[in-house]
This record gives sequence, C-alpha cells and structure tokens, in this order.
Amino acid sequence: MRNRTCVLFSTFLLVTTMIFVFASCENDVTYTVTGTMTLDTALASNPPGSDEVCRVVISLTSDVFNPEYETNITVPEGTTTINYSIENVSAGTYIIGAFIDVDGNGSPGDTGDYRGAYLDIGPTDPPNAEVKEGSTTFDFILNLNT
Ligand SMILES: [Ca+2]
Ligand SMILES: [Ca+2]
Repeated sequence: MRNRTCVLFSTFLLVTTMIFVFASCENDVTYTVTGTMTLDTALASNPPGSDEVCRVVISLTSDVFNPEYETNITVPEGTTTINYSIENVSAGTYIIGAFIDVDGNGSPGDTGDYRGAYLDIGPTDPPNAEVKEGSTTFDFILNLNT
C-alpha cells in the first residue's frame, strides 16, 4: 500500500513537472517579424544627401511612441523600399508601423516626414497585425506627408 502511494505521488509530481515545463516552453515561443516597407515617394532627405532614420515599431496599443518592440534603420536619400526585421516578438495582435522624422524635430507628422502602418491602420483602430505561427510577415506603405 505504501509503495503504491509512493508511485502515485511520484507520477503526480512527474506529470505536474511536465505540464509546468510544457507551459513554460509555450510562453517562451517568439517570432521574428519581418516585412518590406515601400515609400510612396523616394526618400527626400533633409538636409539633402544625408541619411535618415526609419523607426519601425510593434505596439500592443495605438500608443506607437511606447512600443513593445522597435528597431531603427538608417536609410539613404533616394530609398524606395526598406526591409525590416524584429526578433523575439511574442505572439499577439499588434499595430505595426514606421515613421521617418525627416526634419528631425521628434514628431513624425510634419510635411516632408513619412509614416505608415500595416493595412493603413488609423490611430483609433484596434491592433490588426496578428503575430503567430505562419503569420510573421507584414508589408506596408510609408506615405510622404504633404
Ligand atoms: Ca534629416
Ligand atoms: Ca518631423
């Protein structure tokens, strides 16, 4: 009887441990999110001939200035497409967007700056980019603010 209790308890511990390990592994799954951004107008730098920085953000909310993930890509004048890649993104539904602060004043909304988001999402729309197995590529257009 005592042995049987011991075996049952050991089995319980083993199963509990396996469930815990499995659950932990599941939570650790992350993805590399990639895509191509196409500028609707070739990059016009300010000052002319200089490089600009394209800030790519992946955000759980419409607050793209406090994103969960981001990367900065330096691009030269004349650029028309920019490839991005952000590693270690957890599964979830996000806003994926980018902007180029061409005049360097910290705001992406000025004439001559560029901005855009996956499926052209607006600032009041809910996140629309679902990152999961088989869904990690999000292409979008960067529009010149005119
Ligand atoms: Ca500039
Ligand atoms: Ca600006």
